[in-house]
Amino acid sequence: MGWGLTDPPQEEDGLALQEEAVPACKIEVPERLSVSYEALVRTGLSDRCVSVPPREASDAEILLVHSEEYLEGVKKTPHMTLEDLKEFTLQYGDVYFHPNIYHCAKLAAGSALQLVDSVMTGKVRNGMALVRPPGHHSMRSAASGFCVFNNVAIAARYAKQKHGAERVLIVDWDIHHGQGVQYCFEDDPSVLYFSWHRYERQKFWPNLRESDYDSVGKGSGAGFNVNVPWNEVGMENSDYLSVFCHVLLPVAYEFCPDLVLVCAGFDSAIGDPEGEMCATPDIFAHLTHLLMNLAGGKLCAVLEGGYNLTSLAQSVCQTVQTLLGDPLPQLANLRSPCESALESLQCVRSVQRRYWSILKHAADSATTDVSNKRIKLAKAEEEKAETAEDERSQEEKVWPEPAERLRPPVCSASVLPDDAACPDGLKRLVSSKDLGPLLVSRIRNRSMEDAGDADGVATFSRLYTLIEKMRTNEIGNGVALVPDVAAAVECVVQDLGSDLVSRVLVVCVGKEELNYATADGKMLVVQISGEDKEEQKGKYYIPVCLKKGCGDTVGFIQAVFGLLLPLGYEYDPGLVLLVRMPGSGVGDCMWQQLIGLLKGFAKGHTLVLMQTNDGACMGPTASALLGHPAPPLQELLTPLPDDGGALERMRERLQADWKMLQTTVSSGN
Ligand code: X5A
Ligand code: ZN
Repeated sequence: MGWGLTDPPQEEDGLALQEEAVPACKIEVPERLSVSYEALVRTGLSDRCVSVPPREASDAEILLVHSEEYLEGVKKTPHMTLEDLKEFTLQYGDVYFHPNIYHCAKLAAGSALQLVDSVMTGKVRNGMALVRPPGHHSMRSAASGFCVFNNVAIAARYAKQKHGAERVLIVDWDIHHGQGVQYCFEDDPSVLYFSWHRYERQKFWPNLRESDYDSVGKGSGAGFNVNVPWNEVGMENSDYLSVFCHVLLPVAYEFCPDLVLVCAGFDSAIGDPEGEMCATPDIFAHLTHLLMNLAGGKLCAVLEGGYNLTSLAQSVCQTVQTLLGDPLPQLANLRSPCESALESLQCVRSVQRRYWSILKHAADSATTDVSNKRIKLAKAEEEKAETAEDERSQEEKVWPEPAERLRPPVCSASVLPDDAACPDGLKRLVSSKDLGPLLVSRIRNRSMEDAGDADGVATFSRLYTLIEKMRTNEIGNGVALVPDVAAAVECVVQDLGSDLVSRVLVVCVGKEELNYATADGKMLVVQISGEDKEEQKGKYYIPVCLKKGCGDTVGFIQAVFGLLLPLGYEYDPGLVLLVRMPGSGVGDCMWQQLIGLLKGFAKGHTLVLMQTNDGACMGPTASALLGHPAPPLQELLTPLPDDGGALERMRERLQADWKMLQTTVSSGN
């Protein structure tokens, strides 16, 4: 993890008079950088980062995105008279030229490039550039919305040109539409631009028709522009996560980028005067985490907006701490996505399904009652907006400070047979807790194939120790090789885990006979297999059947993003038990991706159970548990025929019980 910081040199060369006269921005202020940086220092996060020195972008680099006339114009601003400066400023919308800004803007763009260099050459895994002025509104020949040079757009072109990146994903989670980025890459299939933004049916700045969901890109770039308009303020964590699970992540995985750039604006967080949204700063930990297994982990976040200094500093810390690999915060009490968000989601999926095979089976808005629904929603939104307006201005938003995210002393542990080698970096558990006569007799009563009684009891007492140490956060995660996985799962969920944690998410890859009850909600079982006969038994047992088996990457990815992740977020487990049944057919890359993604739940407490003779995949397992990014799923580039239709129908069925599975507005009125 590396980071860059550009702080504007506050030269005091007789500017006292100018200070008053130069049109100045009230919210895009230097303190944005100082409070963010001070928070990183105070929390000890900056000490854990490699610092990447800032530099100015060269003319040639700025010209990758901007016109010569525009660059020449900006170049003159440091020497302009006040009057000329004002006049220059007035050509553009919502931008303020200070005599220093040309220098700062060159540093901002150059720092983003320094970060791209460090990440693309492998000097650091990922990083964040703390820069200002922001960039995503600036266009080829125009400044806009506090932005002078388009830092991230320049970085994308630079990564392609200098580092040979073939596909670059830009994720713009700033609350404004980065129209400058959209215009830059509209007809370019090598750069996928995703943006969500406050839109309010074009009533919100920059009030552009082309910020709506139906701007999908042009020519060969069609499908490579993904806009998610928010038509109401007050969006929450569940709304953001829904869009990630049901739109961005499937598309991003199918795109298979070589580099991920984030337009990391934090005006999408609670308390921001521009965004007026309600997502909490810890959501950025999850948004970051969900992108960290793309592009082999190569991710550069570049600061854009964010104008509530408290919310900004907290959000920056959450992002950086996640890039450093610390355990994710638990997002408790997720509400269901709101109707307005669902409508946006439905519209985006419906227009993008033409371009992405992974969305092929999404509901088609044209054939449902969404247009009627749209009109009703628009009316409701308008009423809401009117009544909310003055209420909002009166009360200041308050929210609790994000909880501390403590790294366990031991990241990963293993429970292995004596003759099995322990992978590097994992701590082998040898000693174990005395289970007591009751547990021992319960374990003895289970039939343990291939294992003598004594061995069985020893293994399970170590597993018990492992789970207990995860509960107390002495150990982060772990893997166990057991002679009979099916029996081991049963034992863990029935006898061990339930004593220690209140909710266990059991993710089972491959076929397994369930011999335990799931009705009480103490565990949620999601089983992904090639078997077709299993029926859903109640709310807490969800069999997902991939007709072509777990080797079907498209199907598997659909199951993971469309079902497993939203279910996991809604269930909010205290422990994740990932079970690999022998002969499941899941590929190593997919397996590693799955572990990486599951680490977002239960503060990273994942226990992987595998069968002793299935030890060949120990390498990828250990690597993922230790937090190394998974290799990209290249096979998605030439998508195989899939069975997503069945999965879609299943998701629709489950929506009554699980609100995070919704992707359409509710039927009825
Ligand atoms: C980068 C950014 C906001 C511009 C708002 C203009 N710009 N009303 O957040
Ligand atoms: Zn913004």
